[in-house]
Amino acid sequence: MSAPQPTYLHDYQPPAHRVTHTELTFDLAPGATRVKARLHVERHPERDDAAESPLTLDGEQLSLKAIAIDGQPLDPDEYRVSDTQLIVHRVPERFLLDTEVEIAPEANTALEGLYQSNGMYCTQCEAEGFRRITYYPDRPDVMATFSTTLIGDAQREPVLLSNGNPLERGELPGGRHFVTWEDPHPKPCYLFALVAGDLEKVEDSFTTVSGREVVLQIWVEEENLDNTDHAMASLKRAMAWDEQTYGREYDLDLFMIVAVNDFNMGAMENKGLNIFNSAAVLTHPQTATDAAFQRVEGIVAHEYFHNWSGNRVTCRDWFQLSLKEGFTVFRDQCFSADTNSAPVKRIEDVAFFRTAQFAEDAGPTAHPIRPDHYIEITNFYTLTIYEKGAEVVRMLRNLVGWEAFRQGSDRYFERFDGQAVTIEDFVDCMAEASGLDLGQFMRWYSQAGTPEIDAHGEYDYAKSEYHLTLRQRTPATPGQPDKLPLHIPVRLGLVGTKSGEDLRMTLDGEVIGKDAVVHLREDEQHFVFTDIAEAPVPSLLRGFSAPVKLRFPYSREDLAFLLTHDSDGFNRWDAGQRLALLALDDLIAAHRNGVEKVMDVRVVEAFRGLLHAETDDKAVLAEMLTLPSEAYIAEQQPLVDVDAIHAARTFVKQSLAMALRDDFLRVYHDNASDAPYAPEPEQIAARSLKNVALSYLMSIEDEEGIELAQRQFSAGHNMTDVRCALTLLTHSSRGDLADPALRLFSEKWAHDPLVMDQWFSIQVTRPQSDVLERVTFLMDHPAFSLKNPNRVRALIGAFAGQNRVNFHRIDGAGYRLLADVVIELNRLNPEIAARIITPLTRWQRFDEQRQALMKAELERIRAEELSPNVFEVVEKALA
Ligand code: 0A1
Ligand code: ZN
Repeated sequence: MSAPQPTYLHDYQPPAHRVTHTELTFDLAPGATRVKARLHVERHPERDDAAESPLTLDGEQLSLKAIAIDGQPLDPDEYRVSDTQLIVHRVPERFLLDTEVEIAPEANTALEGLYQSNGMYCTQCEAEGFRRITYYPDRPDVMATFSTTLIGDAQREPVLLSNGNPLERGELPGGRHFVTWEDPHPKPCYLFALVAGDLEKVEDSFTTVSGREVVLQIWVEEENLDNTDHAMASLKRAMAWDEQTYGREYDLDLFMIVAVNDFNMGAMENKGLNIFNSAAVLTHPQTATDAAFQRVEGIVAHEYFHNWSGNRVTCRDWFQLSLKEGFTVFRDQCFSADTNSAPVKRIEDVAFFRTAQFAEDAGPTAHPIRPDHYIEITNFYTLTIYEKGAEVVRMLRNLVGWEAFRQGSDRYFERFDGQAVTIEDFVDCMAEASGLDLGQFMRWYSQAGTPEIDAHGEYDYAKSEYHLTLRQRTPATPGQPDKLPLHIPVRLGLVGTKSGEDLRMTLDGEVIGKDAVVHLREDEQHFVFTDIAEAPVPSLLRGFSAPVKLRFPYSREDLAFLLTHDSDGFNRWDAGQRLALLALDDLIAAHRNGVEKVMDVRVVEAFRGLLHAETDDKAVLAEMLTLPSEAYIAEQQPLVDVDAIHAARTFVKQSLAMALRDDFLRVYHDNASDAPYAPEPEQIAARSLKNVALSYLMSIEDEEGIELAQRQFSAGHNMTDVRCALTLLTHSSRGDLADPALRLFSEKWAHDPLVMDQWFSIQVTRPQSDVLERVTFLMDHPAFSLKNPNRVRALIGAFAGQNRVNFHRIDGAGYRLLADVVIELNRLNPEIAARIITPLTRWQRFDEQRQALMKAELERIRAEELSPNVFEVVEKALA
């Protein structure tokens, strides 16, 4: 097999032929599904060579049964079929192409194209799945209207869904029936979808701002009919929010969501027919945690928002993926912030971003938000494209201000409606609306790696000036040794050490206020703030105003000061994280040197202060009491020592728990409640505060804490409380606490795969050293299957990604286990295989012994016959 070849951005050309209308007929039958396609094709006006160009269509794993142009069957010498293409040598200026292919959805374990999940037919076409359905120019810049007829068995597939509006339905001989759907909005084929099966629906409606009535349907398997309320309510909120915030109205009479059990990602924005991983849409207080409720709300909104940012205006090519994803993630983040606690949303997003995206940016698969080449595009549905893309859009919003941003957004949707466009088109609209020069800003899209800012400040008592120096540097990333300076907005304040208040800032003779943005554009810049009457502590990068690492030589006293006085809630939280990190650094060193660990009393006092402060924001308090995760701590270390990190973090947690036991008990009791469950901000905040307190108490296996955890588990009020209690019992050192609870839980929930996923994750993230054996054992559990991505993520993903001490076991058994899974998944589901491998690719971060073990496993994988997906990742990891 020859090595798969990359596709390059600089090779982009419009297609020689475009399709204006697509007629599809699916005859769904076990073992012999037939797809007839009639494409209305014409030459592309922008290609001078179109007249001489052959018609080139993509197609994979298709068996061609018939082909005709304008009704005339083609002779075999008039076309050529390869593993990936159908080429018709000579075609007229404008014509109808008819093809018929046979495909095998029941044998499709990759879950791309048309496949079966629990006996129901469904599709996943983004990015390049449509080519596994029929021969087609499978690229987003070919946009056509679609008319789709589905034929199925009336018993087995009573429900037949596709994009747009249903036009016609009827009976057919042999117990079969059909439905024809018409989608009037031109779309690329990646937005095509069909669903056929025995499903039930929940229906509601939404009246748009212009008074049109839209029917909303959520289709599920019958047993899930009770689990759709939250998704439906979220959908309606999202529809209203997009009208109010962005002036975007829905454009069909019907909007459908379907829940499927086997799905590679979270969900998919197919026009009028969103397909969701059941984990991203189904909720019930008894089975889903608060976090799951919020995730569902966010994903429902995300997919809905794509109707404009993605569907009406789409991407010219897949290099522009962040055009739709970065913008849409930014939109869903703002929606969630408006609907829930805005500061907590920001804290959670940034905590996750700084852990996971920073790691990606520092690893062998680092890539810019707009990559310039790829082998397998599904490998680029990454945190960089999505989350860093959203951070860049957020910076744009902050740079130009909301009003200009909204004008730019209106301009973008208006100017490019029905088109496939580029990131420049989007940024140009923002530049035009604001009058700002965003030239340098564009580098954010082409440079990979996390910029690092070194900040230094000095107060000049004699002159009442504060001098701030900012120096930026972006480290080299694979293929990009040298970086240019970026345009980085740094939001800041100067907090007076006497007054505890933000000081009024004057920069270059201009009063800029108490909270302002300075623009770092050079490698190094010096800012002099005048008329600063008292020595300040600078509060830098407020709200995480740019996706960078900022270093400032804060003392612990400075941080304790900011923790109580910073007017920016986000930076108050961050000061606490920085303070904890300084203490953790010392303890990590102590652990490595075999020296006795001593807890920093300043951290204890800071936490005591938090527990005693008057606060009306319990959600933020819960975040402030949460220590940085082991993964985030690891991100800060030059070389990761998983055992020292685990020991240090455990030590800090236990020290805090011992010193503040009574406070944690009080917080627990003050926030316990019997009120009926609602996924509402106030309740969620109280639950998270209560559960943080419980986790401290359980860290020292406090008798009263154990009793509370057991009671919380048995009371079974809601899954948030049950899961937290079960996790704490399972992760304690006492098998007598873990085993009975796990048994009860699995007996109760054996029938619900999404709950069993939680049961898997809880067990495989225990810190105890026998966990690897348990992972192997659980892989044989009847509820587990390597064919289902949710199961793989819950068991293997959670073990390799979250159980750092055990995955990195020094005998290499964790690495071996993951490599074995990757090798098997490479055959079954390459997309999931290429994702689950991530922890192994980060070998450079560990000691030599572990490096060697990890590389050996990567080499073992490389020796297999690999899918392009896994090939690309392994090659980069070993490069
Ligand atoms: N566009 C979807 C995500 C998605 C991408 C690829 C998929 O299969 C390869 C599935 C879903 C979104 O952003 O939600
Ligand atoms: Zn998306």
